[in-house]
Amino acid sequence: MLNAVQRLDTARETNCTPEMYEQLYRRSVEDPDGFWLEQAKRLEWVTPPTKGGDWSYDPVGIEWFADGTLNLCHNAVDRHVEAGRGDATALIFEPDDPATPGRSLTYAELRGEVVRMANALKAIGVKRGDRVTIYMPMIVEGVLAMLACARLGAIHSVVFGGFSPEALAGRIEGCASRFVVTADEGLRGSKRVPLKANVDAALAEPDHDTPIDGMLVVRHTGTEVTMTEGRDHWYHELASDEECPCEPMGAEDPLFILYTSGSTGKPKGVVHTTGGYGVWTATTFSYVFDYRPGEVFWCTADIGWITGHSYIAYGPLLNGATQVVFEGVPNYPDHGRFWDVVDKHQVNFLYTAPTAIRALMREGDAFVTSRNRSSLRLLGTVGEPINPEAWRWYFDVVGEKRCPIVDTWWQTETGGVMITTLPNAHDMKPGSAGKPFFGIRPQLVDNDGAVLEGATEGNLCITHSWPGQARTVYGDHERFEQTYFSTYKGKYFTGDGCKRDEDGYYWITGRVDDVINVSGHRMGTAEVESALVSHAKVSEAAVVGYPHDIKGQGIYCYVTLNAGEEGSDALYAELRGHVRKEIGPIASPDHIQFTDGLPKTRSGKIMRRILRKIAENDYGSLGDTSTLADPSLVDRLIEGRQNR
Ligand code: 6R9
Repeated sequence: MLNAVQRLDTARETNCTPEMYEQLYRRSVEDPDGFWLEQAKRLEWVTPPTKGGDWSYDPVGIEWFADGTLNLCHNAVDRHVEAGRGDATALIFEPDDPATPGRSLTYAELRGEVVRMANALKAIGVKRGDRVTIYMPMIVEGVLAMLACARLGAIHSVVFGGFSPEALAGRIEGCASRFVVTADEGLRGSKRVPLKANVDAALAEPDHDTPIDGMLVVRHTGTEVTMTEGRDHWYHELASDEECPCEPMGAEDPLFILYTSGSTGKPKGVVHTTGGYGVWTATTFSYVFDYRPGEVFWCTADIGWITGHSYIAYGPLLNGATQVVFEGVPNYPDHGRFWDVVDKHQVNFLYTAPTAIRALMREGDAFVTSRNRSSLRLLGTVGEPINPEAWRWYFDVVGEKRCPIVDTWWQTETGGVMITTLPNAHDMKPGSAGKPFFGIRPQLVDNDGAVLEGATEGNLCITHSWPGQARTVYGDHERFEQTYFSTYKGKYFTGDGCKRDEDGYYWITGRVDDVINVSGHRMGTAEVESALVSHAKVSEAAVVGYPHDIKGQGIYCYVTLNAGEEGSDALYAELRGHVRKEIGPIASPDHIQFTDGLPKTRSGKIMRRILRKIAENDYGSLGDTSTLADPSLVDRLIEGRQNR
C-alpha cells in the first residue's frame, strides 16, 4: 500500500503539465527574484515592486517586494469590478440550517458590503495600523470584516469562535487590540454559540487591561444581548455607503496577526505582511487547485484558522473565484450535509480536513452515494496527515475515482501551501503530500542537524525564504527567531517529522515537538497543562497526544492532585469542563488519568516519551527508564492506564 501510485484515467488539460512543473520549479529556485517578481504581476500594485526577496535566517529578517505598494482588498474585490467582472458571483453563503435562506453576492455587491463594513469600522475609530480582533461565526460578515480591515490598512486578528472568553482575552491583550468585531450569536449544528456574551466575559477578565474603544456587533440570530453604552455598536446602525478608498500599503506592512500554538508558552501572534502573503496565496490557489473562471470552490475551514484566511478570504478572491461560505458542520442535519451542499451549489472543488473525511467515512457510503456529486472535479485535504484508508475512501467513494486529490502540507507560519502534488502534473501517492511548491526547498536533517540526502527520514526544515513566510511574532521578534530558526541554525524548522522517498515525494509523519493535532486543530500540550494546573485541586499535569481513529490525535492527560484530594468520576468531569472553559471545547481531554506522580528524571524533567508510550498502550518499547527518579512509578502508570 505504502508508496502506491494513483493515476487518473481521465486527466483534463491542466495549467501545469509535468514538464512545466519541472521547468518552473527549476527557475523558481535558480532565479527566485525573477520568478516571484513575475508571479507578483498577478496582483495590481499601486507601485509595482522592483525588488524580490531580501532575507536572512541568521539573524532573522525577511522582506519580499519591499519597494512595492498595494492594497489587498482592492485586489480581492474592487479590481474585479473595475475589470468588468462585477456580475460574477463572489460568495455563496450556505447557512447552518439548510431550511433558512442563504445569500449570494456578486463581486459588485461584495464591494458594496465591504465598503459598508469599512465605514462602520471607521465610525468606531479604526485607523491604519490598528489591531482589530474579529470573533465571528462563519458568516459573510466575518470575511467582510477581514477585507474591510485590509481596505483601511488595519491589522486583523481573527480568533476562532470556538475559543473560550479566557482564550479570547489573551489574544486581545496579546496585540493590545482596542477594537472587536463580533456577532450576537453563532450557529453550529443547530447549537448556539454566545459570541457577544463571550466577548463581554473576556473583557471582564482580571488580566485584561487594554481599554476597548469600540465594538461592532453583527445581528445574526437576533437574540438579545447586552450592549455597553458608548462602547458597543450594532453593525447595521453604523454601516454606510460613502466612498471609502483603499489605503495604499507597503508590501511589508502587516496584513494580519493570527495566534497559533507552539510547544511552549502562550500562543504566538504570527504576523503576515501584505505583498508577500498576497502573492503567495494568489499563486498557490491558482496552481494547486487549477481553478478556472466560473467554477465553484469550497473550503470548509473556519476563518479562525490560517486555512480560512488563505483559502477563503484571500486566495480565491484574489483570483476572482466563486466560493461557498459554509456556516455549518458536516453532520447536521445528517451526515450527508457536505454532499447536499456540493449538489445544491454545484461545487467543483472541495477542500477539507482528514478528520472530517474519517468521521464521514465511519458513517458508511450511503450518505455519500445517495447524493449527486457529479459537479466535483478536485478534492483537497489539509491540516494533518491523511491515512491511506481515508484517502482511498475520499478518492473512490466521494470522488468516484474521477477527481485528483491534493494533500496540501503547510502551516500558519508558511502562509499557504508548501508541499503538494499539482493536479495532473504529478502522480498521487495516498498518504504523501507530494512535491515542493515553486520556490520551496525542503531539507531533512537528523537530530544533530546533519543534512540527510536521498530517500530518508528526518526533521523537516526549509532552507530558503518564500514570499508567504511569516515575518515575526507580534511584539516578540526574539521568540520568532528562537522558535523557528534556532533548533537548526540558519534554517526554518517546521516542527514536523518527514520521510522522503526515492521519487522525491514527501510524507509528513506528524509533529516531533510538543504540539498535538486534534481534528486538525493545533494545540500546545503546555496550554492544556496550564489549564489543568489552574484548577484548585490539581498539583501537576502532563499532557500527550495519542493516536485517535477520528481525530487523528486525542488528548491524554496525566494529573496529580493536591494532598488530600482524591480522583473520582466527578472530578474527572469537573476537570474536563475546566479545560473547556479555559481554552474551548476543541481542547476537551479524551482521557484523564489520576496518578500519584509523573515520571521525571533526577533533574526534574518530565519524561514525556514514557507518557506517550503508555497513552498509546505500547508498553513493550518504553526504552530506558533507569534514569527515572522513581522507576517503580512506571508500573503504577501502566496499571492506571489499563484500568481506564
Ligand atoms: C494549514 C494548517 C500546521 C501543522 C503542520 C503539520 C500539520 C498540515 C498537513 C499536515 C500532514 C498535511 N499538517 N497539513 N500534516 N499532511 N497535508 O493546518 O496550519 O494549523 O498551523 O497546522 O498541521 O503537523 O505542522 P496549522
